[in-house]
Amino acid sequence: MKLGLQIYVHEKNYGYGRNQQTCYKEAIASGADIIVMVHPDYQYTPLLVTAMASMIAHGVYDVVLGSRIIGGGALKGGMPLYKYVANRFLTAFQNAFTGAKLSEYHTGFRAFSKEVLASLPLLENSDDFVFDNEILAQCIYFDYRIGEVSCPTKYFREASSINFTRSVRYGFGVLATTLKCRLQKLGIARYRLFSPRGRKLMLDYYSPASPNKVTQQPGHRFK
Ligand SMILES: Nc1nc2c(ncn2[C@@H]2O[C@H](COP(=O)(O)OP(=O)(O)OP(=O)(O)O)[C@@H](O)[C@H]2O)c(=O)[nH]1
Ligand SMILES: [Mg+2]
Repeated sequence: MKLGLQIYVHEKNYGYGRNQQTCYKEAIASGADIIVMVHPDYQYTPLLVTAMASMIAHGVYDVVLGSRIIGGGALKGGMPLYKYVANRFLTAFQNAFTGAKLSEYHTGFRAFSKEVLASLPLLENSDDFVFDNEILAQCIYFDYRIGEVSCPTKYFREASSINFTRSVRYGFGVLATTLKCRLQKLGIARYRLFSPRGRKLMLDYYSPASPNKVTQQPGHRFK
């Protein structure tokens, strides 16, 4: 069966965050109004895509997260206890410091309106896993409406590539991002991550100064 996918390939692995920057940029360029990110490791069900997208299409939310915490999907699906405890601790910290009330900030299943992805300064974000956290902190800082739906998950050996050391690095990255968001909100510090003049996907991604090099797989149209 042909899925009609358009595939873009970086000349090397620039990391998890840079991958999202390219995918979002190309999705917007191809005319999408709603863009859904789902980790390709079979842990999330794409059957919720229409539900999440409709919450945006009907104008109720700008961003929708598939939450593994609401409905108890995380532990039921086999999330390791240390990841679950870290998720709950980081989420409580983030809710306290950002003022948002989300059930989790670490899901790999997210839907965004085009406007959100085009207007956030996403090129100021990390190329690594903490990208996921920075983008949500930016959504909160810029007052986008974030909704959640409960989402089951499945854990199995091949579904987790982050080892303990990288998880710890991610955790510290989350704490730092959250504190930056708070300091910027209080007007105590200014970060490019939260600057309305920060570099944006559609304006700056393929500028001559940008280090991005993306090619399209043979047989697919390159925009
Ligand atoms: N482009 C790119 N993608 C990556 C890289 N590392 C991981 N990914 C993708 O990111 C997805 C999520 O990585 P996981 O290791 O599952 O991390 P996680 O979902 O935060 O952790 P778990 O909850 O344990 O699954 C994977 O499905 C990969 O497709 C990377 O270095 N480059
Ligand atoms: Mg995974």
